[in-house]
Amino acid sequence: MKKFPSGRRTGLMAVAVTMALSLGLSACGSDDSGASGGDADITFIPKNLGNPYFDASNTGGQKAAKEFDGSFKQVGPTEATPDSQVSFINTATQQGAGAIVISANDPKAIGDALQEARDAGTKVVTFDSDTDPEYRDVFVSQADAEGIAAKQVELIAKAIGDKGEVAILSAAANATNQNEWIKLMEKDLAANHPGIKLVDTVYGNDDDQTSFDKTAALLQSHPNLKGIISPTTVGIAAAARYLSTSQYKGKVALTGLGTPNQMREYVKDGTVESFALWSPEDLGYLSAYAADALISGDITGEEGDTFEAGELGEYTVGPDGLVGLGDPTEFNKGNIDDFDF
Ligand code: RAM
Repeated sequence: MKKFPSGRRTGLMAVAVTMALSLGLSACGSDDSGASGGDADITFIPKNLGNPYFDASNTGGQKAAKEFDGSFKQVGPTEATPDSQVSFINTATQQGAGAIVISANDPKAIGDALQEARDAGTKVVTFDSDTDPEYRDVFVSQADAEGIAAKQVELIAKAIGDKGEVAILSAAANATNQNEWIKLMEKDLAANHPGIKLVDTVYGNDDDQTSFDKTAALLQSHPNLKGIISPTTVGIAAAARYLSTSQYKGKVALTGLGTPNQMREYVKDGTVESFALWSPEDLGYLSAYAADALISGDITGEEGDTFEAGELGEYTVGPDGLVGLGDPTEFNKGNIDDFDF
């Protein structure tokens, strides 16, 4: 059991959360978990399966569903492409799911399918990566987008002495969350870091091998590169693996958003100084509670609606149906062993 000090709207003390990833999730299947039956029937659809980040959010969702005696499953595509989630949404609709909880690979491509789900009475919660707001009831956001962007810029600036060429290795080209963070990082760099030049942005599609290859290509095409920001847990882990055995280790800095378990060895071997993330398990847990509150009619997604999210306490729906989890945490040599996810 490790503590995760995510900021909570309620100001409650950070609670201990179990980060065991021992659910036997499949790396490439389309249906990777099941749970007990109950009133609220919830289907999680991550960007793709086989990503430890979404394994952790799945753990949180499943834990919440157990607490409120709902039924829970996670299904999803193996590839994080714009419309790869559509067939899973359609199936959940046909099965009469109470709620779909989805991280979108594209803000629009799944819109029609989600609209059909809602017309059929299924509630829609986006989490992690939003659609256009018209397609869902609430969006459970991991942390404030400006804060996430600012943190990554701060970390790369620190790592390269606020000077030199940097590149971004992102997830899928249409991913709503990454694209918003990238836009905000570009703004922040331009306004506050005149010595840093963003020379390239490439996309690894949240696929390990593609991200690894894109890292190699970046380093080849930009011989003066000083740093890489990867705002995706898949990308940063693949980039770290590449750097750790290359001539660039210790010379080209890497930061971004990663899971401590995937990044531990690269922090310890000096490839990466620091990176950031929130608790994906808490994010799944909160999203499942939001889905339950929508199904039961406790909330409709209106600004000011409040609901209880188990051990995380009470949350209030903000403007545009937004529910915020908390602040990102920075990980480095000094604290990485305190986390297990
Ligand atoms: C990957 C996914 C996810 C993102 C994290 C940081 O796991 O792209 O959407 O929130 O990285």
